[in-house]
Amino acid sequence: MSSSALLPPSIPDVASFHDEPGGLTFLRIKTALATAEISLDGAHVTRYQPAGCEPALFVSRSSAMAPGKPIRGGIPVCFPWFSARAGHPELPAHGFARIRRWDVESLSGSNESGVTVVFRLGADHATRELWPLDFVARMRVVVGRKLNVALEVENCGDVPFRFEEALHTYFCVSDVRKVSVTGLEGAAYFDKTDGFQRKELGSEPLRFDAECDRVFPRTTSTCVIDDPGLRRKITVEKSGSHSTVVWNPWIAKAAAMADFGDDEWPGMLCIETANVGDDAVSLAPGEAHAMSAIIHVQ
Ligand code: TA6
Repeated sequence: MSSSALLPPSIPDVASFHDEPGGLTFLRIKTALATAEISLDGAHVTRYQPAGCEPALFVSRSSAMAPGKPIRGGIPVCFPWFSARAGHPELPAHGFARIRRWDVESLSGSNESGVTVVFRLGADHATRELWPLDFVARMRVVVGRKLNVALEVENCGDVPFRFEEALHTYFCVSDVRKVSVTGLEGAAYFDKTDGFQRKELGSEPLRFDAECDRVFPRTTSTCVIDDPGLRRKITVEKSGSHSTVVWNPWIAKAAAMADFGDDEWPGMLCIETANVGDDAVSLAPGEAHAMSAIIHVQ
């Protein structure tokens, strides 16, 4: 059980906190509807498995599992910037939110209704060193027959700010070479594997036969991963998000990542719910913004 005093009471036989040897603390959830695990570092969903289904999310067996280190899989929370910070290669990729411990603001639910947990990360000395602005971020996670993840950001300061964000979800698939993704047909995208060239998808569902690293601007549609190998479809519905990122590292990039098994690339696919680049979010003092993804395994 967790030793930290600043946690809400667990829900007996449904949701409880566990300190791991590596220094992370996980909230473990098990209900009639689904099981899930969430690391308090990064408010990071590392497991979501609806009752009767295979796990929906991928986590690398080589992932680091320690404070201050990104977890390679699940749903990394990218905030307040995406990928490398322009002009600051020394700063952590995808921002600092995923490598900070979040507070647990509330925990509620039951075996029958599912569980809702709210995590909170506020600006402090460490965040201001990297991003000198006053914010409060909340991650609201609802674990039920669907997984609903919402990232809410509030400008608590007295100057406007602009931020990028992504729920960088790693989905578990049978074989990325055999799945297809619908919802982005005809959309324009920037191809990170080809100098960020601007290209356009055809009318066919997206399929994968090489490294894929694409940012689709101004896309709000629901995406569906059709996975015949696991005889399932995973629907990613979203709100408050205008960018979609699709990523699979393929062979060379997989081999280049120390926290990713060389043979793991066929078993995962990232469909990311985001606001990046020109879709970054601007908040005036006192304003707030919410972005959510609803993941449904069918
Ligand atoms: O979302 C795709 C991407 O930006 C890729 O370019 C790759 O860098 C991936 O994210 C993983 O980033 P990470 O910092 O977690 O290694």
